[in-house]
Amino acid sequence: MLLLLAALLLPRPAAAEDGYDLWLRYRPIPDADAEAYRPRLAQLVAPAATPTQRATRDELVRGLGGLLGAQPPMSDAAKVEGALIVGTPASSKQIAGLKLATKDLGREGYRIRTVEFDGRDAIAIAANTDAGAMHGAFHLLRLLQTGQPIDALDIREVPRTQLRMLNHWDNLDRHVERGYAGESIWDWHKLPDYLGPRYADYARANASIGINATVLNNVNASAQQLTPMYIEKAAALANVFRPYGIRVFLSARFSAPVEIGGLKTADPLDPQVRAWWKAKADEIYKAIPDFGGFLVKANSEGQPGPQDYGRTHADGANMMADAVKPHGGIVIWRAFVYSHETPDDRAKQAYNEFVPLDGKFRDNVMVQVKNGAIDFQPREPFHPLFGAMPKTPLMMEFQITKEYLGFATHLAYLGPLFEETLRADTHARGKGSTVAKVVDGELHGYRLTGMAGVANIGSDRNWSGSHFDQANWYVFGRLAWNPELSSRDIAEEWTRMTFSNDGDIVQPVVAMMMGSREAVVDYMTPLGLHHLMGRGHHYGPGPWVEGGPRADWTSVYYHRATKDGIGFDRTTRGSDAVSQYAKPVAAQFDDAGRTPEEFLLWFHHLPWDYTTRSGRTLWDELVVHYSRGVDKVRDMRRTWNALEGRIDPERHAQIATFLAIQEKEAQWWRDASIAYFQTFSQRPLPDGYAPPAHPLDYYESLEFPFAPGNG
Ligand code: GCV
Repeated sequence: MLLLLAALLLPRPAAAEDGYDLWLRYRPIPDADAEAYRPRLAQLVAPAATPTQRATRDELVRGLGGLLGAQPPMSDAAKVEGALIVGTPASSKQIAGLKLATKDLGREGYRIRTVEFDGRDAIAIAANTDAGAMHGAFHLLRLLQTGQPIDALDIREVPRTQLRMLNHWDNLDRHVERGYAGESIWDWHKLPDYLGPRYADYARANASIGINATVLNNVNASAQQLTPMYIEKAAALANVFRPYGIRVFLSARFSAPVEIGGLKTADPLDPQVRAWWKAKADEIYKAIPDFGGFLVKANSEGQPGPQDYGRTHADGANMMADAVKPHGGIVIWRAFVYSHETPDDRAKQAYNEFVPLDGKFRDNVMVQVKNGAIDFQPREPFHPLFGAMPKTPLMMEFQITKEYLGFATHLAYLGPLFEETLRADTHARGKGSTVAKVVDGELHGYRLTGMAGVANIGSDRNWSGSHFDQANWYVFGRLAWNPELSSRDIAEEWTRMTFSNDGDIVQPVVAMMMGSREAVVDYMTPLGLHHLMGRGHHYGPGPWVEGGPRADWTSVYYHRATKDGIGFDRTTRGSDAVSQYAKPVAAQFDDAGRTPEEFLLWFHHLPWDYTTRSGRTLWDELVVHYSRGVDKVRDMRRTWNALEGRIDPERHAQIATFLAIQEKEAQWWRDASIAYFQTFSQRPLPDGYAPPAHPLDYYESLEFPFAPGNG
């Protein structure tokens, strides 16, 4: 129980900075800071009776050992000054003796307090559960990693959402849909026997930011995932993740009873189908006793679903919910649906489909809603379903992987995007009814709450395809824990842990990160334009994309540019999508003059000479935004290049190269978009703005049949 850290502080060889360690690098901190920390961290008093307790203790040993370094040696037992005491009242007699209140901490919360213990200065991390204590341990390590004082700590943290979940869009052949970080991290072929070290490191990284659930496979699911062979493989992963408080979920293919069950139908009201799902759930729970449940994409983009049998989404979700209910499982049903047959504005379809079903779902069903009504664009207004389903727990779905924001090479820190959505005011219950309050259950008293992020993790050594994309995984977890945190604070935290605590590094890096998403919006889809990327793979500009199997998979459907103007009229005079929002929001979006300019062309079709807030015409304003986007990338490059020598050479060089790619591609986006839209506006560029480098047909001729991540 009483572990002297000194014995464990072996010097470690300097590791190359290849990004594998993520934000858990634990490199030695400056001696003076270490000196200040040591007196309270000379001993670790932490139980090690359960796997979670051992994982917590191991992390603290690893973290404190790395941060505080081996020299000078820690004091020996006789001179020990203070201790770090970790545990629950049940697992630790010291924690019990300290009598810190834990009742208000729930299942995963914790308290960190500077206390007196045995007449010495100490720090206590107290929780109700081992998982809570683990979260607290990671919090303390974060304080040390970011150079915070620890001499007067009084911290209480309780997660604001219950489920903080990654959605992997990983296929069984290891292709990752919309993945830009190599193959799937799950080496299905070698599972269940070979459990490489990555799995535990994945779990550590997630636990460190509070993520407590993972869906292993793509929502475009293979029924094979539910066969005994793959259940066994999933169970092996669940065993690795369990000590870190992470539960496994699976995406389920609705037609699995037909495909692997030998039934003639997957009709959710058919007794045999219901029995099949019940038996399947029993089988899964036998292998994975803490299995979380199913995530389902149904009747969306060609996936099978209850509507194939004339049933509703509620019929389908409830049938599966009944199957997992006896085991305490849940069903997460996605609201990302838009029909082939419905000619209505795609942005309206999920709302039309789901609002009438409010109150019709079982109490163990959540409906998972993307942040916006189209599809993870660089900018979208919040989805109108938030605030519109008071009786159905809605789970937020963000995309961490950057399908529409430049894949892995473009620097786009998504914190501001997430924050913008979470802080948006739905006005569902009057002013202040933010999306965050919908999602964390405060607004409607949801019994289940959660946030999902489509993972950007793969087999690349640096996990996410680029060093900065690690920050998107990080910020997702932190905001899922507390949707009201500031994305800037999180960027700073991440930068300190990932690069350096040196203010001369932190300040410029955070500034780059905070401006980066807006740069992407500017050079790709300014002023509310959306879905203008290359067809299918979504790489590069494709505003000219038209034709093909369905109109709402083309760019011209979304921008509607003509000689008269540009933009999608979603006002009451157009598709009337605005009316899906609460009245004050609808009124604002219905009026071009009151619509925030960043959403202008999302809601309005306007003439090219429309006067924008700057006083410029709409055409000129578009050109200014496109050009500004490129300029911002140039600035990021300059900032980064100036940090050469202050950041380790490996990471500096890769990021510098990626920024060069980003500049080239930002210019491509700008030039191609301007060349294309100019054919409609038929106006010259404003003074001082360079014409596109190539004629339009050059941009239109570019093809990328092997762009990564295609579905
Ligand atoms: C998993 C978008 C993506 C698809 C994805 C789909 C979804 O359309 O391009 O790859 O499919 O969203 O969220 O289901």
